[in-house]
Amino acid sequence: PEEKKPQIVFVLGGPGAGKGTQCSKIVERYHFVHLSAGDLLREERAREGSEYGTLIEDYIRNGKIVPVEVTCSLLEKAMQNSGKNRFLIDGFPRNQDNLDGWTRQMADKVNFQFVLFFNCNEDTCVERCLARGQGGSGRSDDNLESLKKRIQTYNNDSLPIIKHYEQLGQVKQVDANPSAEEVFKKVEDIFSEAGF
Ligand code: UP5
Ligand code: MG
Repeated sequence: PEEKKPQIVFVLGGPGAGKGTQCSKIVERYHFVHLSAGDLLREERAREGSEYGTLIEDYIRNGKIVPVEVTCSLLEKAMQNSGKNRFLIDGFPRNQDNLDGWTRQMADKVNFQFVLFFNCNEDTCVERCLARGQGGSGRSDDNLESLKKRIQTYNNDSLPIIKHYEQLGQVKQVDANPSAEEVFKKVEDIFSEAGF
């Protein structure tokens, strides 16, 4: 039955928009499990015996989007292993290949709720990621060269996916430029109104 299927919220927005930060706050307050596609890929890259380690590193450093078969399987496994049934899927789907792959592999197995879109100025995004890199994030893509590519990929490939959901009336947009606390107030309004 429909209500047994896991409930899914996609969390999208540019690099450094604050997806991970806000997802942590949502998890503190609401019964959701946070699954960051980027975090899952970085874990898989580091996993001993992974056949995808070098491929993932090449894609991440160049701000390119990993083929959906890899990402979608990591997401499905993480959902199954959690034993829970409400998920924030952070940073996915970010291009047409992601969306097509998800539709093939997962759409029938989940109860999609909405896209939570953190809309952030490009300059703010870049500043935040550079600051994080200087603070020692250890992320191989928190440098200006990678960031230019990440922004370009976001504008060319990811924004059209957000627009696609917008046309379906399935996007809840939040201005991501203010402080994390201010942004979260708006997020709380959305989650409370949605009945979570
Ligand atoms: N910060 C956060 N909110 C703030 C606020 N309101 N005011 C001031 N500072 C704020 O935040 C970034 C930094 O800003 C932090 O230092 C934070 O303290 C501060 P964070 O919450 O981490 O932002 P987030 O949007 O999560 O940024 P992230 O860098 O994770 O976004 P990306 O979308 O670029 O990274 P992701 O990990 O999702 O993907 C990385 C790469 O993996 C992609 O480029 C791609 O190569 C690959 N990938 C795929 O191929 N497929 C996928 O499906 C997913 C990823
Ligand atoms: Mg993140």
